[in-house]
Amino acid sequence: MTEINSVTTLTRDGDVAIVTLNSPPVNALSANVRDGLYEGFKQAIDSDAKAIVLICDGRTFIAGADITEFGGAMKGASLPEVQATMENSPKPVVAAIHGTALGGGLEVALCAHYRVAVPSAKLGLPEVALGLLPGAGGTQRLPRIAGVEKALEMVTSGRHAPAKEALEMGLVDELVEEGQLKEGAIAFARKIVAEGKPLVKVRENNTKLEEAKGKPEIFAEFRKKNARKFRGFDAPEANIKCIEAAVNAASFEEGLAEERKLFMQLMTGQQSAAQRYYFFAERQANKIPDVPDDTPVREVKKVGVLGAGTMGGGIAMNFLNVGIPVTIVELKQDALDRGLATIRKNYERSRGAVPEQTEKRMSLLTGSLTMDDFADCDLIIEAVFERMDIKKDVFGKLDQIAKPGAILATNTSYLNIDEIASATKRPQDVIGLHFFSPANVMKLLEVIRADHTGKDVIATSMKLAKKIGKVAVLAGVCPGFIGNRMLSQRQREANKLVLEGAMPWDIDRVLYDFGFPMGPFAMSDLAGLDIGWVKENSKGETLRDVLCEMDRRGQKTGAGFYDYDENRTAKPSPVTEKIIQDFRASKGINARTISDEEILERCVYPMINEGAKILEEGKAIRPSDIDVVWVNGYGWPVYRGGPMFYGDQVGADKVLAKMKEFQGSMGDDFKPSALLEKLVSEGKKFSDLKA
Ligand code: 3H9
Repeated sequence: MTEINSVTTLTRDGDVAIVTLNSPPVNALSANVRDGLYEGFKQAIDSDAKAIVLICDGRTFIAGADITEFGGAMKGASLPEVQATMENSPKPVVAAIHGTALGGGLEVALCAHYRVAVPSAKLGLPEVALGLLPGAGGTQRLPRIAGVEKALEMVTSGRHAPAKEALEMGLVDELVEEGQLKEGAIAFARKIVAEGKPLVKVRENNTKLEEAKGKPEIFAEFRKKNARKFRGFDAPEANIKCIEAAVNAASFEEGLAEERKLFMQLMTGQQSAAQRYYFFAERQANKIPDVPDDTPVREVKKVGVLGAGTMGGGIAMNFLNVGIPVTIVELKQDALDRGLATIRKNYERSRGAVPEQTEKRMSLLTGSLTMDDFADCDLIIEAVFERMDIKKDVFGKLDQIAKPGAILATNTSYLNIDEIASATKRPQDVIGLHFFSPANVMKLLEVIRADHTGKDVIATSMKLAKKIGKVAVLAGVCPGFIGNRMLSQRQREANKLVLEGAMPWDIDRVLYDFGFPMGPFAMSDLAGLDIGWVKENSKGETLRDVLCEMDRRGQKTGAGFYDYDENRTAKPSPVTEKIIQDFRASKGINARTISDEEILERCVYPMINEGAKILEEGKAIRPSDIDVVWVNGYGWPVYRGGPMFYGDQVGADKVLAKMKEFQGSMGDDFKPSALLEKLVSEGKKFSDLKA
């Protein structure tokens, strides 16, 4: 065995040379890895071996470029040098793939002459998710193998294709048995040599590109079909342009040059900076300083859910999806029946629904009318009406019923969990698990740590969140926790702006253009204006009261802030406009013209300021956790990183100056947080704050 460097070895199995990479956690293409590959291949080529296999140790093949190196000075062998060495090797090179071959990893594999993979492997070019494009020939080689349409879909979705599909696409030449990758790859390499198979260079095969030549409609249609999905993002369009270049360029090199140019544009842009930041933010959120990774966890083999409404049903589905049995309890038979039927319907209507799978999941679900049936559950989550007296009553009962060591969770979105826990004699077992609606769809889970919550309960909740496919963020007890607490700032300002002179659709347009999927008023219409509204108590004191009293309760009644046609398409409403004008007149307000800039600053800066307060009070561990909440739970555009990242991009000093200006003219809703003042006085950014 030759040790090439600290992460690469060169070994022999008879006449086959084996270059092995071992650079945990994911064999990313750091300078060290590139050096090891370059030198390893050179030595293998210079040896008397007849073929070369590239294989990785650990959990995966190469998962891409090392993102942490982006933006820094280039060291060591370049990726193109590594790729050219492989591709120009006079003896066949076979890449042996397990785990994931992603981004630069797949681009390296595409410079091998052949690829074999185990069935569990996945292959993809996910750069688009980092605001990038495959910058090492991926956009030029993928369409040559898989065809233009497939390539367009792969690079703009960033999807990881399973090995079987990769085989059908031609990305992989042979599947080898699970656990037999090395042996399989060596045997494959020997076969290539024995049969005198050619040294296939993907770059030289233009057949599939020819098929797309002179057909610009392929690209036009693809752009049109995906316009909504790509809205606001720079990277999808740049990816499409590269595939277009592959088809139209006079040579492979010319296409490659275009790819390089567009890659550098994205790489140095703000969107990719935000998306790369977000990639690490999401992974950071799992790290809780005083709850280390090796904290013992409790076993959760069975879950209880109290409440079979929209929320309870959605929560239950998360666990059924991963094979955990659920007991769901309602007060009345008809409500229970309705809840169970809704869950079934949701499964039946879900994309790619398979009847057997629906039955399997439903068979794990038990409906009941008594909380006594929670006695054997390891985790019980209540999703009942948001009132402290009701919650305390429920927790008092759960304390009597639940087995020792069961985790008692509340799905409250703003109530004090310490007070809820005080209704039990086991506050160490009580935690908040704040799901977002629809709970079976939304990725975010706010995990709320109360004063006495046990560390093992926190560790269990965070791990369980990952298991059910959620992105979990730990928050402390405060009204609205992280997300809703900041949302209420935006909502307050949006409402005030309407009274001062803006129309709801002006505000929605500004926030939509910023990148949110919809503005606050369109959102209210969708959710229903009458959530929490009681007819008997309504005295026309707010715009919402007036709209609800007129039975304009949102999309479901065909009108709310907007008017809706039969397809639920929203139109600015002259009725609402008149209501607003009358409402202003009744309060003696003279409407003024409000700029888009003011709308944005008034809606967003108080959120950033509130985020700073949340940090100051220790209710979030780090600024990036707040960003993860907003990207996953509230549609903050990921290409703007999140509110705290955006605050840094704008500049904490600018945010502070505006807050002070607004405070001067509009009062203490804009009072700057002490942390924001401190950051500015020290010339620091949110990203300088440590957990
Ligand atoms: C690219 O390739 C550009 C080229 O086209 C052009 C170049 C010129 N770099 O996700 P996990 C870390 S762009 C550095 O928790 P999993 C990650 O931060 C790249 N670090 O594990 C974490 O660290 P920690 C294209 C990376 O099993 C640890 O590895 N490739 C990288 O759930 C474990 O990660 C991608 O976009 C990286 N590339 O998922 C793939 N990747 O333990 C990005 C991971 O300190 N990666 N880390 O928190 C992934 O999608 C997932 O990590 C993967 C594993 C599916 C591989």
